[in-house]
Amino acid sequence: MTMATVIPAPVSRVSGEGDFSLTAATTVGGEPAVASYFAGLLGLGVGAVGEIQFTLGGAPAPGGYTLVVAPEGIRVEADDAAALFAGAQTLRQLLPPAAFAPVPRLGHWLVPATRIEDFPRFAYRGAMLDVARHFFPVDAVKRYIDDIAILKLNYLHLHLTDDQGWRIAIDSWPELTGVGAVTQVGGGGGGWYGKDDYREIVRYAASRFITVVPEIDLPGHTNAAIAAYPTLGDVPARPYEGIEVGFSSLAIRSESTYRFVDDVVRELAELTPGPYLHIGGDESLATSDDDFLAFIARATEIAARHGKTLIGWHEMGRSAELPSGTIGQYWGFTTPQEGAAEQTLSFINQGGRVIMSPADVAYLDIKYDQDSPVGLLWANGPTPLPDAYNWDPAEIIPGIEDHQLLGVEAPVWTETIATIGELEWLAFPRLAAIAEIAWSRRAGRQFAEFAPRLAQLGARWDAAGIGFSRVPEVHWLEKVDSP
Ligand code: TNX
Repeated sequence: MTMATVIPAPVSRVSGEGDFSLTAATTVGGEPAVASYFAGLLGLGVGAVGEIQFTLGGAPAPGGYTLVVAPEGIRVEADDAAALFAGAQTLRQLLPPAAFAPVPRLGHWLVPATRIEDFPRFAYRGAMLDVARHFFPVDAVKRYIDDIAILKLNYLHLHLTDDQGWRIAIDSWPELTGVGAVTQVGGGGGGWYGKDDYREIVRYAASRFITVVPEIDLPGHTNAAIAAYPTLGDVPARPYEGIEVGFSSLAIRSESTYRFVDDVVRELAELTPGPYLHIGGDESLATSDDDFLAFIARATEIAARHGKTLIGWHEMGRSAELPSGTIGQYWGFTTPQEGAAEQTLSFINQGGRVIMSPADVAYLDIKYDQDSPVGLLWANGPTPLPDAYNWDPAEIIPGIEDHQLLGVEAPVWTETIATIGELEWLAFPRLAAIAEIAWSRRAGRQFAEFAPRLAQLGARWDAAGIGFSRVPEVHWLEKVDSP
């Protein structure tokens, strides 16, 4: 029997003798959250002790796990539940594609004996979803959470506000989701999350060991907020349905702007159990340089008082007055444009670290090729799958090495996409490439070796009903209809 393959590639794997036989009678035990999650995927019984056992203790390295499949049972060991969950995702990929069906029908599945020791290269492995250009309801976000959990991603960054919409309820400024959420790109609908909706997303993500990072984009990308509260801007604004960027700015010299920042960040921090809060800072082209620096110094000082570590897009590094430890998110190209490297290094000089999201390889809203029915074409696009795979986060900005990198994130901006189907088609398979860059060792990474493993993951996506793009660089297996 051939060994099923795993994405992201594990650090080490050796085969053993024989197989474990998994049937409907197999039981799952150990750490309750992960045991019940895994049992729930397959409809298995849970107990204190099972033939598949998730045990705390015995990790090979931080965030890592050991997975041993033997004829008598399967053991996963790790130092915390999140790392056990990563091990559970590896185990899932060792099973036949049918294990990914929404309601699997267990047969008699043979899992070949193996020993895997595995741990992540980076602590932060993220996906970003723009719910501002098009709104995505709670169920769609939950589905995306399940999709990204397969790849051991552990952060979901939600881009909650932009020119076209403000998508999160703020009690002290109710018109943000009144006037501010009436529309979206192309018109029609819009929408927003009430606080309970948002808590449900955070809770669901946490059940998959994923931390939500909320983003309020300031001081540009604020047309929707200004349409709701004209005093927030220097020029009047109306709800916007186009896809231009860089035309809006908060009023930098008005006190009400800073009350707004304080209220929004306070309410958002209350909704956020995770450590990070993103305050944007990108493409503030309608804000003068002096005003931008004045705003960033004051807004970050206010925001940091609410107890979160701030994240900003790399332009925020123009400021030398960031709260210590602020994280920069690089969205320049793999060959940095003018100023981008310096702005990114500025976060490190101010005690922070960096998340890499280079737009020419990690922006999954860019088309695969000229004929892609959805997606954008800037950022040296199109971006075929091999481009998304063949780069390294430590080779972009000279002077930034692994220990200064918090991690890697793949954004999906939604100017051209409105449904979970379009989202999955753009994100997959490229998100698997980004996840492997974020998790796996750098040595030996090769597209020719990745592609056949990806074909096997594709069969599992088919079983799960994930509508990925069958890009031409991979020999995908034929889709089999479930019985
Ligand atoms: C750039 S990336 C943006 C977004 C757009 C995206 C489209 C960044 C920080 N700003 O506003 O949606 O390109 O790919």
